[in-house]
Amino acid sequence: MRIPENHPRAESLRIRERLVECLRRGIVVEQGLIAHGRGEAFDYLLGERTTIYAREAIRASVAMMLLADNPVISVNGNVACLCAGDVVRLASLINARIEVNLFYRSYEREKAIEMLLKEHGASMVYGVGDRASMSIPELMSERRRVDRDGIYSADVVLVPLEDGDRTEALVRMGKKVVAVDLNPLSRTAKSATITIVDNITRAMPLMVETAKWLKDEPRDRLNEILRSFSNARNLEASLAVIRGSVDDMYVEREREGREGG
Ligand code: PTJ
Repeated sequence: MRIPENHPRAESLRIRERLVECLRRGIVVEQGLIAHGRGEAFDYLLGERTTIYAREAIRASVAMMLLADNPVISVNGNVACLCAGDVVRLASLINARIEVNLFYRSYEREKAIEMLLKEHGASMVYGVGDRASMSIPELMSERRRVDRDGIYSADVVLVPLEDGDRTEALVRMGKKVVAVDLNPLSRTAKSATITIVDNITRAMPLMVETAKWLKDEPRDRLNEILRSFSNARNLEASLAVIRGSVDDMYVEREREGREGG
């Protein structure tokens, strides 16, 4: 469908079209569209912009991944569809591995996502087929199956659009987890080491830009960025933005009511 340029929600509609196209190509699952809709609702309340708190979380996440020995970026259907190019760019800047890890797992989807990532320049994609031979303990979903040389041996894992179970399980394994989730109340958001409350379509390009200027900083400076960051405080601040925008909507409605008569 052609989206009119001057439509007030043009960008959001373009993203929907992209997801539907990825559904047709077997990259995204139907459930991925529903998950995106939930994200959109939170994005609406955040004003569909990257807050200063999300920027702080992005800076701390990139610092943490640059300090890591074995950082891994976990990719599911929605992430591959919406930001395959940025995943590959970020991985190359921070020296991370890329692993496909799906909730609704099938070999065909793994291959389709691997191919998409390779089209965007990835030389190696972990977690596909028999490579995912290791298990995350105490996790029952298909997400438990991971690559020995990828997520299984990673010290920091970036998990955009995640379910809470795996985030908690990865943290129990002693890993540091960076989540990107528009819902600051989700279990993922609360259990991750760092949560970026932002749309992945905005957060991933910003992570790439941040990695470009942080990658040559001394380790002391990166450690300092990490030390000054608190995930609990940052989540509270994101929640306050949402609360503030709901309050503003009430005030606006009351004003309209008064003016209306
Ligand atoms: O590709 P698969 O098989 O691995 O399946 C992927 C989905 C997304 C279907 C699966 O991981 C899933 O069901 O996810 P959940 O549990 O619904 O969680 C998705 C979370 O991501 C929710 O908290 C949403 O608010 C959030 N979210 C959705 N779209 C975005 C988002 N966060 C950031 N950016 C988005 N574009």
